Amino acid sequence: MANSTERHQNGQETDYASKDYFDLMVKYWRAANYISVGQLYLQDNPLLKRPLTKADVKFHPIGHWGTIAGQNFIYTHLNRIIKKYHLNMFYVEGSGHGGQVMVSNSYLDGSYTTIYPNITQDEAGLQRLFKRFSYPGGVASHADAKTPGSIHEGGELGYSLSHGVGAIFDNPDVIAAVEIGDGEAETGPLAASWFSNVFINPVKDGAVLPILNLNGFKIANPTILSRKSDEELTKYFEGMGWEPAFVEGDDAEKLTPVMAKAMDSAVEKIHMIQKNAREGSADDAKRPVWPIIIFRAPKGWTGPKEWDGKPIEGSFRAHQIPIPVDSEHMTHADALVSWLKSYKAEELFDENGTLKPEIRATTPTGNARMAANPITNGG
Ligand SMILES: Cc1ncc(C[n+]2csc(CCOP(=O)(O)OP(=O)(O)O)c2C)c(N)n1
Ligand SMILES: [Mg+2]
Repeated sequence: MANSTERHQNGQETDYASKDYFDLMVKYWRAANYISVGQLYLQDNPLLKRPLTKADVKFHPIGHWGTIAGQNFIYTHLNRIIKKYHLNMFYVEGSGHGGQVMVSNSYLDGSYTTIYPNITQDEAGLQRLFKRFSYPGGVASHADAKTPGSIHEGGELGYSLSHGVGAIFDNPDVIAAVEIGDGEAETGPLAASWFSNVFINPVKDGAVLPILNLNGFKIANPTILSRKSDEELTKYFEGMGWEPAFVEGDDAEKLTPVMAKAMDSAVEKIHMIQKNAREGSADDAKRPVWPIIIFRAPKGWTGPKEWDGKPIEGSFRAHQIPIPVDSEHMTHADALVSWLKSYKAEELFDENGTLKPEIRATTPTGNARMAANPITNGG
């Protein structure tokens, strides 16, 4: 494993495997989750500085919740490996229906504000960000062409891996991090696209890092892959030419070092494959076995545990809007407030509503930010 400490030009050091760094990552993830929930429900009072009123809540919240915290966790960890290994990486959101993922993470790393200057890095900007999500005249609830960093439109499931692989052909320095929903993995196009690794030339092409978001559920049912044992999944993926690593749990603090190790090992494997292949001649290149991460965390992770006596977190009921609160139905507003408060936004944003600098420092800068990667912005 490579040394985890980096010495920067200004003399400061970052240890990407330290408890302090992992704690900041968990805070970053909480911030991403907080603003992802805020975008679903709120149009004003983004930091809940005063009691929630009817006027603060959207008339008709529309969007998805179940996929969000898992994807935000993946994104947080991709930010870490980009910084640690100086990667040229971009993100494909297979479950493109959780549009907040790419919006929230590009807002937190500042790239969203560069493209949309009125979405400022303060409380007023958060209010506009929340209100415009899935709102008439605002932004789509799916990742779409206007979402920074997105080459993959949400809507029709099945093409995430093909799009990721297509984008790395003849781009030897690029890695596509492709999040794949376990429901998406049941579609014909996605199931067939596992074979796309046979087309990747380790000399002339870049790499893909698939991350299977095995949250157990699709819209209204458990998923097939979630019913398989790790052993069966291992055989399945090995048979298709991938080397799987499993990361499983629901405690973000415990899971962070585990995911960090899996991500480190995936990047180091990719680099090793490319180095070995590139030191020889392109004609000698063998078809390698590429890494894939299989990530099991609950659907609706960090959300309401149950509603009306039925489970929400860890169930298909987490898929879209998990609790019925809107501007006409404020009876259960307290449940929304306690959900939002569980992220402790006051520890994450300063009094102006700006993400605290030490948390922001866990994101890459400039074009290393996945949302600003030039490969994703055709102009
Ligand atoms: C081809 C296709 N079939 C069905 C749908 C309807 N649909 C939207 S989201 C979804 C569930 C997706 O589940 P999963 O990929 O596991 O994503 P998760 O939300 O669990 O992360 C389905 C079936 C679709 N968008 N595209
Ligand atoms: Mg799923």
